[in-house]
Amino acid sequence: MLSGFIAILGKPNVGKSSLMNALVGEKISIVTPKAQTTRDKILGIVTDDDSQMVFVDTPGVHKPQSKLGDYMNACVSTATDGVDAVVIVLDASKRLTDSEISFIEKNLMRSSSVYVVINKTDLVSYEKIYPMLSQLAYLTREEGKRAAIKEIIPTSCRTGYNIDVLKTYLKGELVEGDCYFDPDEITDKSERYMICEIIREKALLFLQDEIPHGIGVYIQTMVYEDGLANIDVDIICEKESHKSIIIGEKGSKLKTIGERARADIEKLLGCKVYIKLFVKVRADWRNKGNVLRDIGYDPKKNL
Ligand SMILES: Nc1nc2c(ncn2[C@@H]2O[C@H](COP(=O)(O)OP(=O)(O)O)[C@@H](O)[C@H]2O)c(=O)[nH]1
Ligand SMILES: [Mg+2]
Repeated sequence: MLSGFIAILGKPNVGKSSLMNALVGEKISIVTPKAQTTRDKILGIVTDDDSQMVFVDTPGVHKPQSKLGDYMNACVSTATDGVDAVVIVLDASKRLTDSEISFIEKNLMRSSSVYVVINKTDLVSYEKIYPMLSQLAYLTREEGKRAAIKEIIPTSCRTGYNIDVLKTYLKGELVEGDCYFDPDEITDKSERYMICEIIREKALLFLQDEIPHGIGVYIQTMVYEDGLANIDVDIICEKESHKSIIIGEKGSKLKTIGERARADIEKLLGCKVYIKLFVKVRADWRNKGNVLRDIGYDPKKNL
C-alpha cells in the first residue's frame, strides 16, 4: 500500500479548500468568496485499491490579529510537519506577490517535494499566466540547498481542469506503508464539527463583510428521535449590533441561513434535520481561550 500526507498552502482565497474538495471528490472544507473562511487544519482522505492520500487543507497565510488568528497560523506551520509533498496554490487572476514567491522559496528549503498550482485559470487567458511562469522560472532549477519546484500545474477547480493530472503527480509522492485512516473515512473531523462548518459557511455567504470573521458556531444539543436529528445551535458574535444583523428583519436572515444549512446537513447525515439557531453575544470571543475551546479550536487537540 502507498500512503502519504500532502499539505495545501497559499494565500487566503486562492482556492485551497476548493482544490482539496476537487481532489477528494467530496465537499469537506467549506468555501466562500471571503478571505479566512478556513480556520483550522482539516484533512481530506482519498483511498483506492493501492493507495491512501491524505490532504491537509489549511487557513490562508495571513497576519494574525487575535488569538484565533494565532491559532490559524499555528495550523499552517504544523500542517507542513512531516508531509510527503506540499502544494502551493496561486490565483491566476491576481498578480503574483513577492511574499508568495518567498513563501515558495522557504518551502523549497524543506525536505518535501513542492508543487505549484496556478488555480482559477478559467478566469483568465493564457497570456496572463505566462508572466507568472517566467517569475517562477528560476525556482524550477535547483540552487545550493534550495530544491527545485517539481511541477507547475495550471488548474481550475470550477471546471475540473488538470485536477486529475495533479492527482497523478501527487500519487507519485506517496511512499510504501500502512494506511493512516480507515478506507471509509473522508475526513478527520467529527460530524458535529462538519455541521458547525456548514452553518458557518451559510452565515458567511449571507452576511456583510465585517461580521463573518467575528462568528463562531457551537452545537448545544443534538438528539436523534424518530429518524429526525434535532439540533440546537449557538451562533456567537461580538456585538449586539451584529446580533441584530445576523437575525435580520423579523428573523429573515437567520431563517435563510438555517434553511440553506439544513439542506446540506441532511445530505451529510442522511436523515431529516430540524435546526434551531440562537444568536449570542460574547464580546471579544476570538481572544478568549475557553470560548475558542468550546467551539473546537483547541490548540491542544488539533495541532
Ligand atoms: N473561477 C474560479 N473560482 C474559484 C476556483 N477555485 C476556487 N474559486 C473560488 O474562490 C473563492 C475562494 O475559494 P476557497 O476554496 O474558499 O479559497 P481558500 O481561502 O484558499 O480556501 C470561492 O468563491 C471559490 O468558489 C476556480 O478554479 N475558478
Ligand atoms: Mg479555505
